Amino acid sequence: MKTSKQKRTGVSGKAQKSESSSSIVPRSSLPLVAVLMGSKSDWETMRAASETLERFQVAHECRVMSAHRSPELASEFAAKAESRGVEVIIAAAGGAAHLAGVMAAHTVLPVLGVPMKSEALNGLDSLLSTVQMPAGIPVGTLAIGKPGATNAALFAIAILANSRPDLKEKLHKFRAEQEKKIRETKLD
Ligand code: RP5
Repeated sequence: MKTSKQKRTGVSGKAQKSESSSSIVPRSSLPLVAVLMGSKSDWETMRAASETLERFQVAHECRVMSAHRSPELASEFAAKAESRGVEVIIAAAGGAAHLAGVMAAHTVLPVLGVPMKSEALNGLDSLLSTVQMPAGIPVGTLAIGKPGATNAALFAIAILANSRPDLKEKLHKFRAEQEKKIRETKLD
């Protein structure tokens, strides 16, 4: 089973414009965002986060690791993420969803939690176990399922955009396009 996926298209922290084209060429393909999930079964949902990051050309990696099934891998990943150049961690899990909390316990990087829609409780279990962190160890928790996955990526992009004008410009453009679609919507 392939558990790790590095997306090589993307702007790095030091993105620059190529002279030969207007596309943004990264100086480094090191991932700025880590998209983590507790199981391969979460990928169907978390693909939306990866696709959103791709749309904004943000270098990222997608990996499976579990707070419960591979606790050492998870804590080691979190502890080393900052030194690897990762700036934001997105962590998705379902049920007793502790992955985002474990990440946050081991790093000061911003951690965004995405509760997966579970079979037993429709994601309410995932939501509560992701969101109810003790004061001092923050996890920014998004909506259950795909909207949360998409918004976690947009949130990560917004964090990165604070120091990257090219990304900020793309975010403004994205919002403008979204609004235009709504304004132009016609009903039958
Ligand atoms: C969690 O348990 C995963 O994040 C997943 O949402 C859920 C079920 O995992 P599988 O049994 O499908 O591997 O750890």
